[in-house]
Amino acid sequence: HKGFLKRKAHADIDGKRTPWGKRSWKTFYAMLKGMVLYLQKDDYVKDCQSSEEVVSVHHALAERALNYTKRPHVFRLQTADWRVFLFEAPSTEQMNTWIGRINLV
Ligand code: I3P
Repeated sequence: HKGFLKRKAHADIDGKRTPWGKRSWKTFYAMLKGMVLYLQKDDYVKDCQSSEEVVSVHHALAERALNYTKRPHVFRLQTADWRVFLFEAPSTEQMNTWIGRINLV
């Protein structure tokens, strides 16, 4: 599964609050392959190379972020190492597809 997602880091490893300056929303092209979510940053135009982040979704939990009301169709991803990300999908339908695919892993 693949598509554009905006991501906000909420908590780092062991659930520690992501510090100020690292909590802003960023756009990625996301690809779920097996148990890994690849997040491709859209910076290849300026860098002539693409950068990527890799998040293991093995034993992760995705659910609608009902407590987060600043943006629509946002889901929360909690990883096995207790990181927490918020992802904003382009539509409710795409949000539900991502939640379903991640939780299937
Ligand atoms: C964060 C950025 C986020 C904001 C977050 C800020 O600042 O403004 O957009 O989250 O607020 O800390 P920075 O870029 O310096 O990391 P929201 O969009 O959800 O308001 P937060 O600390 O309350 O999460």
